[in-house]
Amino acid sequence: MSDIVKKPIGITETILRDAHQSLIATRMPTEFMLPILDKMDKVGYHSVECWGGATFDASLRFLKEDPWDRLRKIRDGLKNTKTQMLFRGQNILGYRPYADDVVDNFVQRSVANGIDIIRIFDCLNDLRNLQAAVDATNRIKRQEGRGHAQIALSYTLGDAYTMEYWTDMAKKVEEMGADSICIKDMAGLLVPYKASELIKAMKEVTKLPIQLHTHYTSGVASMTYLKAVEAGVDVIDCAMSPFALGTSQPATEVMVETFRGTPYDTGFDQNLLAEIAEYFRPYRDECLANGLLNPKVMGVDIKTLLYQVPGGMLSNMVSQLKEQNAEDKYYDVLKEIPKVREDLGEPPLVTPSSQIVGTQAVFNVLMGERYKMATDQTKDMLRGKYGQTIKPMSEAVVQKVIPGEERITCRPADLIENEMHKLEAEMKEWKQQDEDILSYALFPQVATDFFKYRQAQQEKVDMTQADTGNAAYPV
Ligand SMILES: [Mn+2]
Repeated sequence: MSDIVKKPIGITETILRDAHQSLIATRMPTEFMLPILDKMDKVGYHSVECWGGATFDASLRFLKEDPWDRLRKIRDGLKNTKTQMLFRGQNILGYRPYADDVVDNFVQRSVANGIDIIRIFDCLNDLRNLQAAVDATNRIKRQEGRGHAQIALSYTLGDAYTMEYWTDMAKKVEEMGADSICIKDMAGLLVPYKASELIKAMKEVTKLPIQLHTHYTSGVASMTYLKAVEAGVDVIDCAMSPFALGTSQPATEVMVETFRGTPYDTGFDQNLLAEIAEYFRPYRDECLANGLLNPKVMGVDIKTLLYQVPGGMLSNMVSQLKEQNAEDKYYDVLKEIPKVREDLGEPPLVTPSSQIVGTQAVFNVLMGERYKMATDQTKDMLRGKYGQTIKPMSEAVVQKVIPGEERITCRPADLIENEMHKLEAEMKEWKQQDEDILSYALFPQVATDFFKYRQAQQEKVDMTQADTGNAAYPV
């Protein structure tokens, strides 16, 4: 046995991003995060994920915090640990495709403010939507010696997603100049033995490190990690136990203990992890007490495996049906979802493709005729504005929804003119730092409201006296 090579598994800690996004609607405030960073910095994590679309949005919208300020403070607290963010390809952290100059600028400011690893994904796995962000990261890495471009493939099931598809994608990701690959299983669809097969196949075609990201939603996640680690995966995403399991990730402490004494031993100090968990546990109790943490999301949702529909998408669908007094149509819509997905070229179901497919399926069932009405997003999807799907879209549906219209086959961002100057002109009265232009670019209304709030705070205005409707603040 002496010839066993040690290969300590890396762990990305998600408690400052995905864990609280998945369990408590991304509401963990910066002030609560800061006191524990010093201890987290001593664990030896591969990285700490701490930034992304929802954290950025919720900071501005609900917490009235500057997300850039959060990033700088986390950076200060994590002196020896890499920070990681999630980036929606050409959509950056927002919901529409942006011009390349905004993508470039955002990557640059993210690294300048403290991000080390940028995990970049596209909801259609259209690699053209990732190139600008990867190129920007690589350029900054050459200039500053810091920055890591990780390409994440959105994991999904379907005829088109064969082992050959995934290995072919892995080769392309390497050719694009990524530093590592992530398999991003947002719904917990990757089952243990399939994970083993997938990681082995990918390891045969690429030398890039492979990271696995999954959710506990369907109940198989820790077994999936075990098989993936045995098959050679390099890094797994975990969350400290108070914010693990359910719709979040497997627990960090459990995975650490699972691999203790094996070649994959992380070497992490379980006592230190216990101290960190101790810090987060009362906050979990508080969230349970105030309803922010719903016990419903803590269990196993086996429907995820049955219908291959992410949990968040199911709850959206239920609320749409409720609004229409059509909850009895639940199973009809569930059956319609795979059909719409097929019509639209069988995309992975992740923001925003999940909302597009789910909403259209609801329309198709409620109208009693398929595509009698189509949402603007369905139309844009059919026009090719989100990029190319793995399978061709249904020609019959295209002809019914956008008859005679021109469709895009180029990289969608090639049609968007540089827009940094225009965006800056629109918001310049609020600008206190260059990063504010980017906050505005992503969430124009929410950012503007935040800028007004910030200014009022700075001028010590009594917010109860402020007329937010007219944006007039008594000074
Ligand atoms: Mn996730």
